[in-house]
Amino acid sequence: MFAKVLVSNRGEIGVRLIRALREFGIRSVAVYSEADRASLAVALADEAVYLGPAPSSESYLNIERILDAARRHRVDAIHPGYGFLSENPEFAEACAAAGIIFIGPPAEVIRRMGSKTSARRLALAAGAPVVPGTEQPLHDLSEAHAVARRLGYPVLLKASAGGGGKGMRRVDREEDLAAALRDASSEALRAFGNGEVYFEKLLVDPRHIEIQILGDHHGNLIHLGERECSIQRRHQKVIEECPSPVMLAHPELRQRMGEAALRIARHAGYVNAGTMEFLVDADHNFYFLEMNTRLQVEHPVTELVTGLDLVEWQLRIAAGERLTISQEDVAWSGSAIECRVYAEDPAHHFMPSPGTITHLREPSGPGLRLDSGIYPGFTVPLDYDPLLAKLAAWGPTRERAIGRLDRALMEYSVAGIRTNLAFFREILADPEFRAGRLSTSFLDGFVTRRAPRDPALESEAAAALALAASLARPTPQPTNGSVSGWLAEARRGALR
Ligand code: MV4
Repeated sequence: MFAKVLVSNRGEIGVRLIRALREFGIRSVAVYSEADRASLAVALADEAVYLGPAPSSESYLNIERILDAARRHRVDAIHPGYGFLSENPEFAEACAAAGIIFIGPPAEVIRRMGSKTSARRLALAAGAPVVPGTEQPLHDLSEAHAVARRLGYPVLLKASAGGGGKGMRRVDREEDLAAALRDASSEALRAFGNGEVYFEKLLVDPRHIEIQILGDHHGNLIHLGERECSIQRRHQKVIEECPSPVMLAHPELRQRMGEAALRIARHAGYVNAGTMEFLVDADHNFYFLEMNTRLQVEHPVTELVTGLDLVEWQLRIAAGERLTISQEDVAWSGSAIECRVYAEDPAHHFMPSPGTITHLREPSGPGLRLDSGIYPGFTVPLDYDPLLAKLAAWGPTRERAIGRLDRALMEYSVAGIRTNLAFFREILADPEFRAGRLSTSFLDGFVTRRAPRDPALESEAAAALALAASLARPTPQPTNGSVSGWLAEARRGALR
C-alpha cells in the first residue's frame, strides 16, 4: 500500500479523501489555492502545499504545479477526487511520466469514454442497450436531415465531447433542424473546443439511474448496484438515492442493468471505481448514456447501503491489490438518500451565495452521514462550485430514510450565507417524491405543484418582494474576466 498520497482537490471531497487516507495509515498531502488557505482539508491533512491564486487554471487545474508539489513531497500516488483533473487523460499520463500513480483508470480508457460517440460505439460493441442515434459525429445538414427523419422527431443533438447538457439541443420539427445544429455545434465548440455533435432519439421524461462498478488490474469486475439521480436542476444533481424506487418494485432490473454495466466495463478494460449512466423509460427499458471514470459526488449512498468503502477500494486497486469481494458478496441493505447542500439562494434563481459562515449547527445522530467541507468562520469562495456538504440518511426502508433526512435537515442551520437546505424539506414533503414517482423533469413539475400554501402569507410576501424589487439595484449583468466563472454561469442561467 502507499505511504503518502496527494489529494488534488478541495472542499468536502478533499476532506473525505484525507479521512480515508488517515484510516489506512497513509500520509496525506493537501494542495490549496489562495482562496482555500483556511480550508478544512488543509487543517486535516498531514502536509499542505500552496498551489497559486484562486482561479482553477492557476491552482486545481494546473498540472505542472500539482506535479511539482507531488514530486517535492515525494508522494506515491495522486487522488484527483471528482471534477477538476479527475477525467483529464493528459493529467493521468503526466502522473505516469513522473512515476506517480494516478488513482483512476488508464489514460486511454478516460480518453475513450470522454468522447460520447466513442463510448456509444464501445457500449454497442459490448452488446449493451444504447439510446438509438448516431455513433459518429454529423458531417453536414443533409446528413442530419436524413438521420433525424430515420430516428423520428423529437431528436436530441448532443456534443461528442459533451456532458452536463452543454451543446445539447432538442429538435421537434424538421424546420428547426438547421438552426439547432448551428447552435449546438457553436456551443460545443465554445465549451469543449470541439464542435462535433451527434444525434440521439429523445426519450421523454426518463429516469437517470447509474450503476457503480469496481474493477481491478487482474480482470475482476463487480457492480455495487444503482443510484437514482433523476432529481436534477440544470443538469446539476440535487438528490440521489439507493435503491432506486423502480428497483424496489422491480428487483430484477438491478441485475440486468448491473450485467449491462459490467459488459461495457469488461469491453473497455476498465480499472478503478466507475459509473455507467443509463436512462430508464416508463416501461423500464434502459439505455446506456455515458460513463464517468471517477469517484462520484453521490458515492456515499452506495457506501451506506452496501457497507463498502469506495475510496478504500480505489486505493487498494491502484496499489495493485485484488478485489477480494465477489459479486455474490455484494448485498444491499435498507435505503439511503443524499442531498447536496449548496451555498445558493433558492428564492433568487439559485444564485451562488458565497461568503463567510457566521454560525453553523450540524446534524448528527442515528443513521446519518455528513460529508462537509465547512466550519464556522470559513469563507466560501466564489471561485468554485458552491457545494458545501452532502447530507445523507440511511434507514431500513425508503420512508424511514426520508424521515431521518427530514429530521436532520431540521437540525441543520447555517448563517452568513444562503443555502438550499429549506428547499430539500419541501421536496421531501412532496407526494410525488414520497411515492417514488421520479423523472428528470421532476423539478419542473415540483415548482408548479409547489403553489402558495397560505394565500394570505403569499400575497404579503408578494407585496414585500415588489417593494424590495423597486428599491433594489439593477440585476448584475454577466461580464467577462472580473466575475468568477461560477457566478457568471449562474447569472446567465438566471437570465435564460
Ligand atoms: C437525454 C435525455 C433524453 N433523451 N438523452 C442531460 C445531460 C446529459 N448527460 C444527458 N441528458 C439527457 N439526455 C436522450 N436521448 C434527457 C436528458 C436529460 C437529463 C438526463 C439526466 C438527468 C437529468 C436530465 C434533465 C434533462 C434532460
